[in-house]
Amino acid sequence: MPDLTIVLPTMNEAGNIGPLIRALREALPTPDFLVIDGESKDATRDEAQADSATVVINTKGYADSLLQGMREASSEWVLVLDADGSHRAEDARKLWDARDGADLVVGSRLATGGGSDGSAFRRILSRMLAGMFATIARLPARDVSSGFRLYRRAMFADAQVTARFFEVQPALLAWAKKKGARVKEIGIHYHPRGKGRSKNRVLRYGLAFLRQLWRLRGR
Ligand SMILES: Nc1nc2c(ncn2[C@@H]2O[C@H](COP(=O)(O)OP(=O)(O)OP(=O)(O)O)[C@@H](O)[C@H]2O)c(=O)[nH]1
Ligand SMILES: [Mg+2]
Repeated sequence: MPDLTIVLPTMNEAGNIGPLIRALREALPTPDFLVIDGESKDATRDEAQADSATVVINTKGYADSLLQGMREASSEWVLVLDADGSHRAEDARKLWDARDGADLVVGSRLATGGGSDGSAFRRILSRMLAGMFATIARLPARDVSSGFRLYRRAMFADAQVTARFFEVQPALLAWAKKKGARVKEIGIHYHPRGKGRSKNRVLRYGLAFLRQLWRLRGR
């Protein structure tokens, strides 16, 4: 059994996915790669296969793709990160090195040593979400919307969460809390995406986060 599977949800990440897989191979000890692709229209799947990743298609959105990756992996640990260049291999190594005594390591823009080169708008948004969830939902990490995480798979493979998009992130923190998972938050640096246009749909994703906040209130 491999120690580590790296799950990469993708949607049109040609030009980003190949270099990322190669950098991660350098940084981490013999991981398996599982790319969960939302039916990209570009060369994402070919690029991933050329770098020996297993590729599966999932058209149900980001949340379902992440959860499928977690279920289909068979390793002790699952690392999930964005495939667009926002999350970097050197930070992946930091999460990996922090796993002792943890069941979930959250890559955090808001922890010591963390930060973001994203737009000011994005920085404000992630801080606002962090603040709202901290007050209303009391989750075990501050950077609730971060998608850069190392999971002890056995604790999360059967996670029961209601989410379609990126609001799966706070939902998984709530699951971690429910399961009594030991959570560590480690500073990572968030970079602007590499190739490709931003697909961020602020209104749709924002509303989904608010609905999730409502669902998780008072936990
Ligand atoms: N499988 C799958 N992956 C997705 C989907 N949407 C986004 N992704 C991937 O999930 C990761 C994060 O999504 P991004 O599109 O970067 O989200 P974002 O950072 O809010 O928006 P950008 O400004 O476009 O970077 C990336 O690796 C995407 O390719 C989807 O519907 N299905
Ligand atoms: Mg992105």
